[in-house]
Amino acid sequence: MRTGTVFRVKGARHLLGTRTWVMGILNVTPDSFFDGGRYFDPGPAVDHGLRLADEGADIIDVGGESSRFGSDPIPAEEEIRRIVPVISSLRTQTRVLLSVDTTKFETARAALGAGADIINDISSFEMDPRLLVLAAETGAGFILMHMQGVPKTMQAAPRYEDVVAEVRGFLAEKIEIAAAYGLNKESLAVDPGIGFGKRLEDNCALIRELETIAGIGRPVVMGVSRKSMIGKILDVPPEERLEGSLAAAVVGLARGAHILRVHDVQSTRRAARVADAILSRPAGGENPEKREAGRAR
Ligand code: 8Y4
Repeated sequence: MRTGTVFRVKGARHLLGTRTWVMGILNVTPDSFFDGGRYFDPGPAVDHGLRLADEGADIIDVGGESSRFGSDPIPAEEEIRRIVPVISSLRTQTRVLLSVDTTKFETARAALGAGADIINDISSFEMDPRLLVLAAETGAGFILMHMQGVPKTMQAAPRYEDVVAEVRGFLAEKIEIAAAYGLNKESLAVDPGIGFGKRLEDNCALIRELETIAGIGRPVVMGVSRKSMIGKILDVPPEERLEGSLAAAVVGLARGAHILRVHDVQSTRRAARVADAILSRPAGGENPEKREAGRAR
């Protein structure tokens, strides 16, 4: 049995490693709620976020830039314009933890100012090291993710000698760099970056051997929901990838994932509650936060 791991976020200590946490994805991009017009109405995105919270999300990951491969970056001002009204509104209406999916200092600063708790930086501060200073100063949580290359070209020709060892080494090194910048290691989580510069066999190896990543000693975030690896195995489009995503999520949590980044919060919570119960973890009740906080002390 695995013992708990503390995830420190803005001074609060959350004990992970008992009940699996679910991070709901909230994309605030032109291909989702955003109308592309001059005056952006945050209402539909906020409604979706409130629904994710209602379905039992522990964290809502708010992103304003498409991280899909082949996509171009957008300016920070545009990213801020999309996500800050959504974060501000969610902050006044729910106590769920909010993460900001960004690689930019200006965007993360604005998001934290609006009430976000965690920085989810897929570039692990390679795009902007000032994110580390920001996290150290605010006590925000920080998710370090592995990626080979950059989103625009990363799927061109991914190659590894030993993908699991390389990802573990990359993340362990990032933890040491972050600590040297003054971040509390307890505020760091790690993520193998499923689909980010990886072939199907690499993604499968990373999930199968996630215990090696968990061996780093920090909470493990895994994001596989509706990704192309599911599409490649099942030969189905993104809207038909729920069952495959749940299967991957359950294998991941059984092998050491603490937090699952998903589109389908209710379905994933139900699957995770059953898997957690079988694995002799505390049954995922409706509001286990108080009990977990008590144990963390
Ligand atoms: C269909 C569904 C097609 C999803 C593509 C996608 C991760 C992440 C992303 C992840 C963390 C995505 C921002 C890619 N993936 N952050 N972000 N971990 N921490 N693609 O795996 O969901 S975006």
